Amino acid sequence: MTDKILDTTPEAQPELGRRRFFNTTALVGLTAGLAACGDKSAGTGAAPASAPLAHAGGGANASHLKPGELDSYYGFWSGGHTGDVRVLGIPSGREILRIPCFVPDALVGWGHTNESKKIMGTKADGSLRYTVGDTHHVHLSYKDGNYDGRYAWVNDKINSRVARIRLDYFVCDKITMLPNVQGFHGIFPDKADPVDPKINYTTRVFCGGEFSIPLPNAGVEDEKQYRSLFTCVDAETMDVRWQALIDGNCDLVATSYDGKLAATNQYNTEMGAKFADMMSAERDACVFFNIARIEEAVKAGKFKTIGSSKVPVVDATREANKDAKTALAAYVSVPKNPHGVNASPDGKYFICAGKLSPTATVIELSKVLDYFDGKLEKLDGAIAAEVELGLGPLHTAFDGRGNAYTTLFLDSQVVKWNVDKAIAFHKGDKAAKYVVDRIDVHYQPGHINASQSETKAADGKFLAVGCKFAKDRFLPVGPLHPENEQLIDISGEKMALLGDHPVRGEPHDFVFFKRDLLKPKMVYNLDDFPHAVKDVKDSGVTRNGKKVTVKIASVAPAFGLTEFKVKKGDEVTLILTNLDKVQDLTHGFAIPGHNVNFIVNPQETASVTFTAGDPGVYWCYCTHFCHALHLEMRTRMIVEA
Ligand code: K7E
Ligand code: CUA
Ligand code: CA
Repeated sequence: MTDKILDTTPEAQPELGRRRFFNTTALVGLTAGLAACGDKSAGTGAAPASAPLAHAGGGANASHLKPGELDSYYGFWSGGHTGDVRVLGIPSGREILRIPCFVPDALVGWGHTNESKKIMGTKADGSLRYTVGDTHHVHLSYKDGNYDGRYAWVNDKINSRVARIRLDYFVCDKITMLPNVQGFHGIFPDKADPVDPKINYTTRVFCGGEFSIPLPNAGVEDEKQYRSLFTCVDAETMDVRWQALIDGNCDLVATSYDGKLAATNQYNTEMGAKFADMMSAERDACVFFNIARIEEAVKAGKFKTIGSSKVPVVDATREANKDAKTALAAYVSVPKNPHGVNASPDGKYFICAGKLSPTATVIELSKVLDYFDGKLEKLDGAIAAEVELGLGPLHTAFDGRGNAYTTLFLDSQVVKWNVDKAIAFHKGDKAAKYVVDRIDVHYQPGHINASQSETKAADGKFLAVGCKFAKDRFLPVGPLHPENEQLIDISGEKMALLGDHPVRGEPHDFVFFKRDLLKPKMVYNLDDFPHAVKDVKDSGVTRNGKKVTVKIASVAPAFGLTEFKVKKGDEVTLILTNLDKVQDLTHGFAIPGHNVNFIVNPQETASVTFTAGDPGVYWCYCTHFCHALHLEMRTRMIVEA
């Protein structure tokens, strides 16, 4: 589209700008191109009149829902350094929920209640171990190659933690820290068991360590000794099962549908500690892990441990895995500094995007398995295609009809290409036109996903594109811009832009899938909370020395106690149960001067522990509008000397 030349990138990238100019003029005609190009002040220029794609193919704007109309897809977006996961409705792009994981959240009291603090992890004094996070990739549990609605997982890059979200209640229920890992980046659940065909669902979560560090990380060591680990976490217990020591680093992670292979792309096979060193080699790699063999090695005791960690660590370095027939890992050579590896929904290929190379590499999984079986001599033989797509390819999505969609960061485009034709072209059929279409996006896209893309049920309806720069697409709100999650109709041959959705910074990855795959519960089960105050009559105060427990059950619009007394300096634990059974009837509980504010949803119990302050009267009030008499919903904490 013509908006492309309003992009401010040409100033920063004069070379690209010129190229873009030529592309665009070819596309929309010289006059429009010149007019738009003359306007360097992106944000003030009106969009040129000819914007045909926005209304082609998609018909009436499919992303605009009528009031009361529900979205057809759930979208799970990582929140980036807000440390949360957001739930969006697609195609509308409306944000419905934020699920706090690694960072405290004021709405629900995440990181304030005792229950959430326990999940997040505390120090000896009871305070949170960490209050920052950086979520990048969110993926869901599988069964039979499709999402089964049990769990979602998201990584925390800063502190190497993985959070699990229960999809019945849409809450984080467990967080695990990976030992000896820094910069935990890629994450992907497995889709089946490599040995037992009855296990056709997720039981493992694979986690890629991006930064190489001394192992164990104690004191400064020779940087040549730094290494990274690839980690397997148990999907149910969330315990770390094993780790694999590798050469190079881990970026993204992908898994095969048969459960036999997991892979991570590597941009730093050089194991460089400095910027330039990480780009010195012409080629990097995509490492394939043979899951069954790794687990056999662990069982056979062929591992070591690192530092104080008890986790078995197998050796998946190049040196130790030269013999294909016993290798735990295989390093497939791909062009310089790849970004992203994605599994095609037909189960046949992993695709590595080139980033510094304008190409995508198509790796054939059956050939990788042949290599491990000793049937393919050279691992390069697993490369089915290495084709040029455009500048800065980062991530790839699929429509289930044999087409791939790759983001081109530098070109600010999405390119649609046909995988079979790319393979034919690579094999020498130079007439094979593998590029099907290109569309401009706004601007600099990173992650991309199609509806159901990373499942066997890829339906080829919509494409969401995470644009890293929004620039002029929304009302200016000062220096901090939102991200622009664009929605594209991919139901036809040509892609059609449907909508811009502003999202609070700073999402990376996302998945979206048919809404009927989830069956959320709207009300909690009282019995799931061991400390539930099951009856209003059970409300009351008990004292054990300086420790005071205050139990309150609430039914709109009243708390079970009209007042309660404590003494200055008491350690007060307040347990609150919401006995209302009606959906959407949430109560809050706030205490002035005591840093207490949290909510309880219908039939939920939560607790907080705090120290009673100076003597006085403190009105504890409901913060969440619940009833016509919501303002009257109060109790009094009387602190005595
Ligand atoms: Cu998935 Cu943003 Cu962490 Cu690519 S990374 S853009
Ligand atoms: Cu209870 Cu507002
Ligand atoms: Ca490199």
